[in-house]
Amino acid sequence: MNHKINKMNTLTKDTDKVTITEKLVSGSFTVIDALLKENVTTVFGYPGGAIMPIYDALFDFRQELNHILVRHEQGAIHAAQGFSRVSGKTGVVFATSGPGATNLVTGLADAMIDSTPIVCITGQVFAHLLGTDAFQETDIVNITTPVTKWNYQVTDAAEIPSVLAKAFFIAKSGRPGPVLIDITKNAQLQMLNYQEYQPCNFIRSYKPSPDIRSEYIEQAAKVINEAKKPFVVFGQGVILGNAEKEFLRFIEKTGIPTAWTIMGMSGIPTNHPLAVGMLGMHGNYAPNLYTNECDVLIAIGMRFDDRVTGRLDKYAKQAKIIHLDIDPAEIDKNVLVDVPVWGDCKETIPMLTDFVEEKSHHDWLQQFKNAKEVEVEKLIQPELFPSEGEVTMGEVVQLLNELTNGEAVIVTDVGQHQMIACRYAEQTKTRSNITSGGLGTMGFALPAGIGAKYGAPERTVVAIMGDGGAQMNIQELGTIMQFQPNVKILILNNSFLGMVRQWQELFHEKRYSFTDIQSPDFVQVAKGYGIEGNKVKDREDLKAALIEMLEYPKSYLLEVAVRMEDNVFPMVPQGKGVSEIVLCKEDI
Ligand SMILES: Cc1ncc(C[n+]2csc(CCOP(=O)(O)OP(=O)(O)O)c2C)c(N)n1
Repeated sequence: MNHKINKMNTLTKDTDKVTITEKLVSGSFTVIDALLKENVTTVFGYPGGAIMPIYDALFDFRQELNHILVRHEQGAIHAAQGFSRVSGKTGVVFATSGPGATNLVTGLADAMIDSTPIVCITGQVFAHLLGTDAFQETDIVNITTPVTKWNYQVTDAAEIPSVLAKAFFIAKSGRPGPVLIDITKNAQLQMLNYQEYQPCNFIRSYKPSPDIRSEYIEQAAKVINEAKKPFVVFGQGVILGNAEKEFLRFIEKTGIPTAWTIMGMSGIPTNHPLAVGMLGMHGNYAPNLYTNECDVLIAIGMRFDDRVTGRLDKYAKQAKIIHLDIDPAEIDKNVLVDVPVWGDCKETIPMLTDFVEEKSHHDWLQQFKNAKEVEVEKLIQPELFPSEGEVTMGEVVQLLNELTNGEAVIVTDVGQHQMIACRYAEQTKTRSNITSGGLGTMGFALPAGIGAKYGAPERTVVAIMGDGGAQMNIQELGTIMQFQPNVKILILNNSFLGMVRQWQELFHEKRYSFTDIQSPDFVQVAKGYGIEGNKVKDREDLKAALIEMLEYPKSYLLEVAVRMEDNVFPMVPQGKGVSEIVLCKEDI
């Protein structure tokens, strides 16, 4: 069906704007029109029988809407996540019914737990076939209910515009998240009288942002003003709320040492004088240690994940806790708070800043710096600047910092390399750290790196992965081959599923049960996809190889052979409190 000039359809389109001359259009056209009106520029997807009418409508708008044909639907949703995380825009995905839709589930769960705004549009079998076990029929609405912020099945084309308008509003507003809209094939084909697309900014039963209660803000300020050892811990909420500037103003006025969760990383420059590092099981030493010494803990846009808190009954018991969050469900969920401040942090942080006193906490900050010295001496120095032995993951990250001035977008997969990269990467710009934080999805980095490049075409994007994760969505090299986003692929190959091997070494008496993993020749695989690459194992070749990778005008795959049995420390051993963090194996 030609959507450009079609007597039946009566649509016309000129070169720079879409004009509807008459109102009879297909449901599929209204999908494309909704995306254009929502200023969507890029869609990641994969076609199939049940979504063919939408792809048919897309054919006429392929100049306006850049569709990236991935090689697996999981790749589409991770790419959309990468796109969204660097750009702040909503990522959009197309997939067909049945296996196409179920291939999205991991990405939906990932986007849900990491609060990433995504709109997935799936095709579905004809409405009259629903419930008949039709070919490629699966009940994707029920399957995805726990991993979407909202989902809905459309069986009548008349509903498509308003449902998609709601989808975009729900995905992006309040605490963001993924939405899935399943559209039966008859609705895609159905002709309807189309009124102009109306974006949505209100739904009666949905309150994205709770009312701000100023008495709690004043109470929080009083507690902060009286504190001797206040400590700020922040998460992705600061970035999602576009409140980085407001947040910096707050910490600089109060002079409070500030740490981030893995999802909050890059919300402030990592080299800021008040920055004391990353929290969590493999976070930095000082912020974990002093969580249990501060007298006031100010948690902003973070959700007290168990990887951050360690054992809850040993978490910051001495401190008064203030929690700023847009999602009231987060307040008192894991950690009971003394002062709840619900609301959009773009508004609550400046209100709080107005009430707090200008201060510095020199001695307290110095305590963090002293503890950092211990970490530098015992761990960071030997990890980042080893003089002998095989290459370490840390020294690769350190060289990358040097060569990119901390300005690259670093996309990581899951495992040891992720923890090392997130702890050592220097980041001077917000939205620079893209990782699968809550779900810990191996196979995330390659497609998310592709999406990140579309979200921030002007930035250098480096996707760092282990040899295990690299093999989980390796087919996305085909997407790079076809569409040529310039993504730097850095595989840190320790010949093991490193993070699991580490746990086997430390807690299972070195019984390496199926963690030694063989890999293909990654460089040859890349070359098979027409992507340039190189492999290094010697320290003296590393810097030149990284320069070559970064300067190469197109995508490039660099494999670095790293120490096989290195462990990631510091570590808060499972079941321990955060201040029981250890710096080496012997201390466990
Ligand atoms: C999809 C998925 N399956 C399994 C795991 C469990 N897991 C966590 S880390 C890890 C090892 C990752 O190995 P690799 O990709 O080589 O990275 P490394 O830890 O060596 O840096 C595994 C298997 C996971 N996080 N995700």
